[in-house]
Amino acid sequence: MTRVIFHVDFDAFYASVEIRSNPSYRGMPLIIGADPKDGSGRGVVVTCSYEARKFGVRSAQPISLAYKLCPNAIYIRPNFQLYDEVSGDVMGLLKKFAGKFEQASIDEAYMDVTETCSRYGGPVELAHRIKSELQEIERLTCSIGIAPNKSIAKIASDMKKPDGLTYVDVKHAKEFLAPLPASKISGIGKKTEQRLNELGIKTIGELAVYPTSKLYEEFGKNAVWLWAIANAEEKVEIQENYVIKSIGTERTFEEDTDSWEMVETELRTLGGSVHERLLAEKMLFKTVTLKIRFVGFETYTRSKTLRFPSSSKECIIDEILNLTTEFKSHAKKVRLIGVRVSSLEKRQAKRIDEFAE
Ligand code: TTP
Ligand code: CA
Repeated sequence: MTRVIFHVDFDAFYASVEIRSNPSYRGMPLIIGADPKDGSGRGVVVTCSYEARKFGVRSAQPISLAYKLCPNAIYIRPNFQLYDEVSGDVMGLLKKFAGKFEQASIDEAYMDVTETCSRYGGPVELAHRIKSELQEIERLTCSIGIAPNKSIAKIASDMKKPDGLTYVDVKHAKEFLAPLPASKISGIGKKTEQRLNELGIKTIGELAVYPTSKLYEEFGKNAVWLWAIANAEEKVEIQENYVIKSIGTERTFEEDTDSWEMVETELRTLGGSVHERLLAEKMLFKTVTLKIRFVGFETYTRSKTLRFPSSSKECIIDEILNLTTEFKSHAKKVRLIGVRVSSLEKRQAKRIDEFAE
C-alpha cells in the first residue's frame, strides 16, 4: 500500500523562536551564536534568520566572518532551554495528527499520516491545517514535504523554504528525484558525493540507473539503500520515539493589562487546555509552572512541585493562581502569561489515583 509520509522542518528554528518573543526583531537580520565583539569574537553562528542569510551568513560559520558579512545584524546568544521547551510544544502539536510519529531532531519530524489524512480532506489539506494551527497556536512557520517515503519527504521539505509545501505523488516520485543532485539525499556527505562524481554520477536519476553490481562493488552494503532511495523504493518505517517532557501553552495579551480578573480568566483557560492535552497523552504531572511577563520583557517563572503525581484540572488551576499571588502588587502591566506542567509520568491503567478526577 502507498504510504503518505510528512517531513516537517521548522524555518530558522532558533531565530524564529527569538523573534516570537521579541517581535521587534521581525524582518531584521538576526544571528544567534557567539558574541561577535565588533569582529574580534570567537565561536560560531548557531543559526540565523532568512534576512541574515541574504548576506551569506550560514550556520556553523565563524562569528567573525558573519560580522564581516553583516555587521548591522542583531546578534544574540542562544537560549537552548527555551528552544527545547518550544520544540516539545510543537512536537506535541504535530503528533496528534499522525498515525505514527518520529522526532528526527529538535525541529524536525516524520509523520505517517496514511490513515489520518483523509479525516482532513487529504494530504495537502492536512499540511495546510498543520501550518495554520502552528501559526495560530505557536506563531511559527515550517516547511512540509509530502511523499510516499521518508527520504523523498525529507528532500521535498527542503525544496521551498521558508513556509514551503511540496507534494510528491507516488506516480511522479522518480521524475521528481531524477534531476536533483545526488547530494540532496540525506546521508550522502562530501566523501560519498565525490566518489559518485568519480563514477560519473551527478544526479539521483543517474544513480538510479547505474548498474547495481558496480554500485555494490563500490559501496558494499550501502549500495542497497542508495539504490532504493534513488529508485523511490525506500520503505523505512517511522520509528516512534517521541518522549513528552512537558505540556505548556502561553498567551500574549492583545493589550497589556493590569486587570487581575482578566489574567485569572486567561490562566483558567490555559490551564484547561494544558489539562486536555495531559488527558489525551494519558499522563500525570508533578510540577506546575507559571510564566509571567510584564511590559519591558521582565519575565518570571515560578514552579510548584506536588508530593504526588496528579491529573487534576483543579489542581493545575489552584497551583497556578497561588503562584500569581506574589506578582499582584507589581507596578507594571502584564504582557504574557503561560502555564506548563512537567515531571510527567505515564498514567498506569489499573492504578487508583486519588488525585485523578
Ligand atoms: P536546521 O533545521 O538545520 O536550521 P534552521 O531551522 O535554523 O533553518 P532552516 O530554515 O534552514 O531549517 O537546524 C535546526 C536548529 O538546529 C537551528 O535553528 C539551530 C540548530 N543548529 C545548530 O545548533 N548547529 C548547526 O550546525 C545547525 C545546522 C543547526
Ligand atoms: Ca529547520
